Amino acid sequence: MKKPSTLTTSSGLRGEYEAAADDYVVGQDWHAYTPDMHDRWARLYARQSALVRTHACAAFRDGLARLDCADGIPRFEDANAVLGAATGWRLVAVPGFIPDAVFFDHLAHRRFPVTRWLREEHELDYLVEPDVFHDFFGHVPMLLDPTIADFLELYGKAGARAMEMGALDMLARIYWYTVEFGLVREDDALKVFGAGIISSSGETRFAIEDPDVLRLPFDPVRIMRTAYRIDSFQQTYFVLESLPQLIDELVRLDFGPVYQTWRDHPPLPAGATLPNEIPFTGARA
Ligand code: HBI
Ligand code: FE
Repeated sequence: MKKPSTLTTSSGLRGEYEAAADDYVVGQDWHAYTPDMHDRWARLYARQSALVRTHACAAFRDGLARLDCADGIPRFEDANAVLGAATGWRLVAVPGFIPDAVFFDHLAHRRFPVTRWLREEHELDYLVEPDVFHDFFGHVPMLLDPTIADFLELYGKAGARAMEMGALDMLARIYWYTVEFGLVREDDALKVFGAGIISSSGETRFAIEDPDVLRLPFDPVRIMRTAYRIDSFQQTYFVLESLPQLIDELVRLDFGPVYQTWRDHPPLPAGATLPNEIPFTGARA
């Protein structure tokens, strides 16, 4: 497999693929982080953790508290002690985005790939690729939740079949609209559990507070048919009634026939509603 070419920023940490093994795993090289980087992490952490208190689901809040990573970029080894005991997951450092098949294989074995580089100072609010703040702060707290821990393994195991059937886009939308941009209802309030939302201050507020954005009940087939935006806030969010609903509905679903039915149809545009669909609105959102 050909590896992506190296992209290097002034930090020298972004996308060093040369050192990666076939599974793309590298050392975290924690000692290479500079005091500036730890300070940047601490500021990102302070900003996001304030929002977490009011906007994130209980599992995220509890998970984050157990990780003890407020003051600087955490050592993955330290998190692994907590994770291993809780759900049997383990973090592996990677240079950045990795090929789909490799990503799926790690998840199927309860290894979560975490990008080792940190965004630059001018990227505090927005970046396209995952960095260590997105991957660690956004994803690792939820890996301490038994439902999400099991779901991610199942997602990894589902990857091979989706690729064989030419339906990777459809499976990837499940990840996107749940693990990355999922909302869950808790005590009649909307809360965030998706890493893409919770690692962004603007989108955390937007996803919960915007009165007009489309919020639909969680529906795996609807999700697999829905395109998503990678360059702006989402135009549609899907809302779980509880975290276990995620697994309960997906284990009952035979993905093969769904792929066959929909893979050759163009996806519904993000933000579109179907004729008989009732979005959540107002207080009920
Ligand atoms: N690699 N590092 C990294 N992080 C991801 O979230 C990721 C990836 N490779 C593929 C991928 N995600 C997705 O396209 C799959 O879920 C399909
Ligand atoms: Fe992510």
